[in-house]
Amino acid sequence: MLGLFKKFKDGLQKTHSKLSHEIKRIVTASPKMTSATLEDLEAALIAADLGMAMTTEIIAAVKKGYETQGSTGLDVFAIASAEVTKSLSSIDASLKKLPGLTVVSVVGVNGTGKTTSAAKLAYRIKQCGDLPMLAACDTFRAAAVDQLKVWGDRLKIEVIAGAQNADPAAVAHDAITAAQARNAQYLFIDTAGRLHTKHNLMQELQKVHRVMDKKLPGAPHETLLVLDATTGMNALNQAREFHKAVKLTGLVVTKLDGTSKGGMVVAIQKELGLPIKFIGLGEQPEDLQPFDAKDFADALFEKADA
Ligand SMILES: Nc1nc2c(ncn2[C@@H]2O[C@H](COP(=O)(O)OP(=O)(O)OP(=O)(O)O)[C@@H](O)[C@H]2O)c(=O)[nH]1
Ligand SMILES: [Mg+2]
Repeated sequence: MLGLFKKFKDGLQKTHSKLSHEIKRIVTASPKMTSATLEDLEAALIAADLGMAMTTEIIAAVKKGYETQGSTGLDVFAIASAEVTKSLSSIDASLKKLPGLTVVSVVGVNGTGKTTSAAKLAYRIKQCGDLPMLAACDTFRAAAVDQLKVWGDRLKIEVIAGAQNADPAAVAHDAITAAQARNAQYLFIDTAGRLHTKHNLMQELQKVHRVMDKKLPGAPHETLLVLDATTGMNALNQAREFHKAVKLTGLVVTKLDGTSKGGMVVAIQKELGLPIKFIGLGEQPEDLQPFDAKDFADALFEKADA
C-alpha cells in the first residue's frame, strides 16, 4: 500500500510543491491572518485550480482557526487538508457491484484515456479475483478495436468486438450476452471519443445506453466520464454536457502524473457533485487507483520540507 501512496504523491508533486511553497511563503511573511494575507492565500488556492467553492471554505476555516487560537500553532496546511478531505469524502466513490453482471460504460471526449482506463479497470477487477470482460464499442476510429485487443491480450482479459464500423449499440448488446454466458462479474464498455458539443454523437451514445438497458435492465450500472486532468477547467463543461445526455455515476480523472493541475480534481467534484471514483497516474495497468479523499488531501497539502 505504501508504494501506491508514493506513486500517488509523485503524481501530485508538481501541484503540491507549487502550492506548499506559496502557502509557506505567505504564512511566514505574515503570520497574522490579516485580510491581505487571507487574500494572498485565496489567490494561491485558486491558482492551484481548487475552484472558488472549495477555496472559500478553506479560507473561512483558516480565519476561524486564527480567531479562536491566534497565529501560534495555527496550521494552515492541516486546516486546508481537513477541509478538502471533509468535502471530498462526502460522496460514496466505490464502484458499484451488482449480484450478477455489472456493466460499466466508459465515456468522454477524444483522447482523455477511456480505452486505457477501461483496460486498467478490468485489470483491477481481475486482480481482486473477479472475472472482467471488455467490449470494443469504439467502432469509429480505425485502430480503436485493435488497441483494446492489445490490452486484452496483455492482461489476459477477453475482449468482445464487432466488425470495423459495426453499430456500437449492437456490439454492446452482444458483449452483454457474452458476459452473461461466461458469468462475468464486470463488463467494461469502451466507447468512441466524442465532443460533448456534438449533438448527433451524444445521441449515438444515448442509443448505445438504451440498447444496453433493454438487454439488461438497469445497464449500464455505472457510467464513468473520463476527464484528462491537463485540460483544466474545460473538463467542467465536458462533465456537465455528458451528465445531461447520459446520467453519469462517477468520474475518472487521468494524467494526474506530471500535471500541475491536480487541484482541479477538487473543483470538479465540488462543482458537479459527482464522485471521482478513480484517478489515472500513468500508462501501466496498475497506474489507476481508487480515489481516496484523505490521501489526496494529505498529498496536496503536505508541508514543504525547505
Ligand atoms: N501519463 C498518462 N497517460 C495516460 C493516462 N491515461 C491514458 N494515457 C495516455 O493517453 C493517451 C490516450 O489514451 P486512450 O486510452 O487511447 O484515450 P481514449 O480516450 O481512449 O482516446 P480516443 O479513443 O481516441 O478518444 C494514450 O497515449 C495513453 O497511454 C494517465 O493516467 N497518465
Ligand atoms: Mg479509445
